[in-house]
Amino acid sequence: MGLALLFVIWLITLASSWFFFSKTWWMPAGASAAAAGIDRQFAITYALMGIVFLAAQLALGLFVWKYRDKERMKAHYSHGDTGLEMTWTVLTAILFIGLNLAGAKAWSEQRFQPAPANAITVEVTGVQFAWYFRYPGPDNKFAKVNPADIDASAGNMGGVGVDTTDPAAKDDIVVGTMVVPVNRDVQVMLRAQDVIHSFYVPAMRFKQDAVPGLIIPMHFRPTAVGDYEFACAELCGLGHYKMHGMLKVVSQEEYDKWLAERIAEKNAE
Ligand SMILES: [Cu+2]
Repeated sequence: MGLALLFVIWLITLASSWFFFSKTWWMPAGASAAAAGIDRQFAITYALMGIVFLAAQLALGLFVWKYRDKERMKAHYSHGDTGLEMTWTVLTAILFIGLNLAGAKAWSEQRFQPAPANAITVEVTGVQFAWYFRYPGPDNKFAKVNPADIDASAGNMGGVGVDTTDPAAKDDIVVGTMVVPVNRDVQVMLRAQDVIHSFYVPAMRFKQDAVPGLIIPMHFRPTAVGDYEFACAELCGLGHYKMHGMLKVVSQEEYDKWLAERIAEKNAE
């Protein structure tokens, strides 16, 4: 029985590890400036934690077999081993703090360092159960948002609650698809109206919670033209599964054309 358990534990360990070695479970190819650095950090974390995982599970199987029930064997009570406990606590602490320090740069670059001056700004609002994308238009200024003006039945502007009496609202547009130019930084201002959502664009290695009452800035720079899926990564209610869509990365000319068309469309209303 002990031997059978050893093989079951080892089999589960090796089979689950194989999916990671073979990259069956992996993210789509990165398409943003930060992707390479984040992937490197990911790989280091996986390798180090993988070694710990394999060692612990292989040892578990071995001990299950070694200390299996044998006839006339007397159980022995252990008070633990202070030296060993100190060793693995300190090693775990070093690993944990070390990985945090190594990843701090990739984390802070996108969040705490301001986006370059030529960045475009898109306000992303999560609401049960949709995402709204607002562009400030040529004046580069977002109109005020007023909770009392939120009325999804009044179209996209109403969905976000844009105060239409604010002059800056004239050229604001709110759309359901996010379009951005390639090779240019995109400053995202994340908001949530009701509960916590999370804006996740796997190919951009972009993931950030949207929290009611906060406007959270984070930026990224797409490096390849294409359509990339985004999804809400915070279970936010029954319709959570519906909160996905496409981020379209296009050339600067296409972006300018698209934006001008949307503004013209809105003014024609
Ligand atoms: Cu959500």
